[in-house]
Amino acid sequence: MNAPIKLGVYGLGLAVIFSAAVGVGNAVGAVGPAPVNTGHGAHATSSPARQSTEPVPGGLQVSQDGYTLTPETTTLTPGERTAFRFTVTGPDGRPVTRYQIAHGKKLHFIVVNRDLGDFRHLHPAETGGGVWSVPLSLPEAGTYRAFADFTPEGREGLTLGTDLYAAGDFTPQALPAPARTATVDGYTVELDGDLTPGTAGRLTLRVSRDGTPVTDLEPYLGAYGHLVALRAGDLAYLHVHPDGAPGDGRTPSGPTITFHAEAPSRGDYRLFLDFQHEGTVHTAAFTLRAEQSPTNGTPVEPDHGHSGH
Ligand SMILES: [Cu+2]
Repeated sequence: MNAPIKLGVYGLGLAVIFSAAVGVGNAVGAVGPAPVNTGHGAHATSSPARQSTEPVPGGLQVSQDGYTLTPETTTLTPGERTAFRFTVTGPDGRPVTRYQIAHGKKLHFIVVNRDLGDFRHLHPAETGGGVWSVPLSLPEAGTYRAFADFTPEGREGLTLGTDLYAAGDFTPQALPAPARTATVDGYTVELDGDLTPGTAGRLTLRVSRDGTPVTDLEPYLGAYGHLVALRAGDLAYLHVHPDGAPGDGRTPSGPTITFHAEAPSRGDYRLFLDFQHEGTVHTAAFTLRAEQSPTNGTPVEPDHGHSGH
């Protein structure tokens, strides 16, 4: 019974992705009919005019470029801490054992509730033979997404994602409304800057406590902050780069932390900032809406599903 519904959703997803790519490439007029309801998904990508030149955002696939994320289990008991183990297999089918360090670690492991209400940024330990292990507890029943963000030796960085499940009743929470200020553990973090589809934008976060700017942030993962941005709806994982590094002579230890981030499309994104102060890591979360800038000269796109204007 579910098959037609799933196909419909899949077709809609294609339409959104293609529309986003069109907007990015300004290829208005070179587009064929929208690939919705063609009934044959395999043919929808056969026309060169419809091929996206934009890479698929990270985190949406469990397998990419020959690398596959393989968890030992995908179902956990809510509230129960277990040793969660997984491997990343490489193009040769064997567990990857050689990684490059990025942001201070060989592998970053992010686990979020699918409604984006819960976030944790973990660093599993290697236990030999390419097996990673990390103590993990899914706090409540629900569906979760786990991301492994890593760089195999000699390759580009990759982010693979897999769903995890904690059985039981749950009530999904609505995404919080967009806001420029977040509070966490007595700190206030203010967000400045925008996410603009297809353009690397600068995001600046300013940390204060009790109205006083925090100027002695501590390095965490090779930076004064680590930012993860996920797209609401499918949890696409954005690539975010810190601007500057501790000790480079130009990057202050607060109160501002600057990043460059690029959104693959319009829509709402949930941003999670990890920062360290007085020996403790705190996480501030924001909802930020990516919209086409009205001042960047990009022609106004036709509505989704319309083309040929
Ligand atoms: Cu990490």
